[in-house]
Amino acid sequence: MSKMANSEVKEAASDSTAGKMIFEPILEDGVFRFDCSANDRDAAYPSLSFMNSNDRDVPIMSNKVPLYIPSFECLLGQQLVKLELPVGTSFYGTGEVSGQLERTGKKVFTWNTDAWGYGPGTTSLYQSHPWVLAVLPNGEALGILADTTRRCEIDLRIKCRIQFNAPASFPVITFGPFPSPSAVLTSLSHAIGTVFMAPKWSLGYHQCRWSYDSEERVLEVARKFWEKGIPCDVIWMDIDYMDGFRYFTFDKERFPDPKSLVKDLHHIGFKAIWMPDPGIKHEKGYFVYDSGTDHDAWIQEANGMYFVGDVWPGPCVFPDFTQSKIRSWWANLVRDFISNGVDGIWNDMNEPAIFKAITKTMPESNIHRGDNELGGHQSHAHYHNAYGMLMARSTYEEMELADKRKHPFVLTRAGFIASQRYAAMWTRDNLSNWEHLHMSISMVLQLGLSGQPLSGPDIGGFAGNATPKLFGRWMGFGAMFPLCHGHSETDTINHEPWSFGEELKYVLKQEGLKIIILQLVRLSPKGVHGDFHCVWEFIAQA
Ligand code: MIG
Repeated sequence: MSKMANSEVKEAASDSTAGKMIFEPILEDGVFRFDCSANDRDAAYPSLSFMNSNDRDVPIMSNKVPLYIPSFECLLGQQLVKLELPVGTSFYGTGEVSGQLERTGKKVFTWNTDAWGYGPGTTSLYQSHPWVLAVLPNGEALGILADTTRRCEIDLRIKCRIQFNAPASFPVITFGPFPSPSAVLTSLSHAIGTVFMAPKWSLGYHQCRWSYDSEERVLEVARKFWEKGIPCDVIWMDIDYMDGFRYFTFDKERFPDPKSLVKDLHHIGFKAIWMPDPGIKHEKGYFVYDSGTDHDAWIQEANGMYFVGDVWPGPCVFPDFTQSKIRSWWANLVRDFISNGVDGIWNDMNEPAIFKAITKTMPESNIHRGDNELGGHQSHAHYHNAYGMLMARSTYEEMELADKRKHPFVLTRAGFIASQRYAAMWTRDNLSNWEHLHMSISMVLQLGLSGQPLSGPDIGGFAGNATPKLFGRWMGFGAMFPLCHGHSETDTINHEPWSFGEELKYVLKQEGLKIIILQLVRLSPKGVHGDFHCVWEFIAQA
């Protein structure tokens, strides 16, 4: 293995070191792992991004040497990594980011954040991808991953230079240069895995709203799609279906019989997706709270007490998904829940988002008693960015086990660079305006360039009221997104396609060709109303 040449190491002070990083070939030809030193390599935390941590930790036989070698500076517990690339290099990736597709000149922080109403300059959104895709002037491409779950600054403001700054120490992995960006993404997928196999129905149009708040309303909306022949395969139940925001329960008056509701929905060709969040109501007598307490399931404060924070149900405790035994406990809840006929699960607020907290999340000093294979006992600062992914993983793995004939469908709000193995994602609480329509396109493409191909925006915009023209145009673009999902916030006007009257029909007519192509491409699974003839008729009648 290559050893760092002594001349390259400057010992500036006892807690400060700098130099070229040392490397080892890993995974496959053209992929290298870099560390500040052999000690740092041995001390690195297990990888939460690689499918198999060994693929990152065990070198392969290869005579290749890297073309571009990062340098590092460690100071006061922070590790700054710099990679210089040729003049004319442009940058993409960095995961879930708003604003333009090209990231040259931008800076973001990986820190999963509830970011309602974000704008083009917001620097931390709901998921974290410490990853940059560089396109070199000769057309080749190179990817670089900072393999850390900690808060990481990704700074692309200096021309042709990638900088990562995060708590020391962490390895970085480079993929390539390979002949094209897609070759880099393919190689990345050998490390972090590809997207889970989504069920076919999930590629159709999804109708959501905060909230369709009774069985009658859910059926009314679903039937209207059916009557009008507008293709729609899925309807979503947002937080108000529950009994007082107690996850894994149903409101006795408004949703008295979820099994028969789902049966009726299935009968007209709809699948049903339901939301449980991680914040468990702190209430003796609520079965999830009681059994979680029996399992010692909750994240602790630094002093060892269970952490309690406010979310929708009021004071809540939070499952510690870093322990496999707690993921199994959660999985059992999921198993009982899906026996009601639940087709898909939507995990929201799992940054985790906390109300009445300036940081919008739990204290970084909270304690997770994680399994050694994930990194052991650590503060929340260490696991924050992985929390949503681990929740989605527990849900996904259980759904897969519960019925081997079905492909699970999980949507998660928070996530990390490997969460595409377990869940789809959406670009969350956007606004009903043209800027957000425009941004939704670059955001979805960017996620694809960061390892998450299955995403889409709230079509029509989440906050605020869409105009018929905006909604129609967004439906046209929306039809092209891998996840095609209309959603809107509580207290907005109705945003179902028929709510916008004649003007929408006119806009949709202009957009019609795209929708038809989409339905062909998606091979919409439904015989009843998913086939493109119905769309054609709808447009012809308009
Ligand atoms: O605090 O469940 O991003 O899609 O409709 C807001 C209610 C909570 C945020 C999600 C949004 C969802 C909403 N949720």
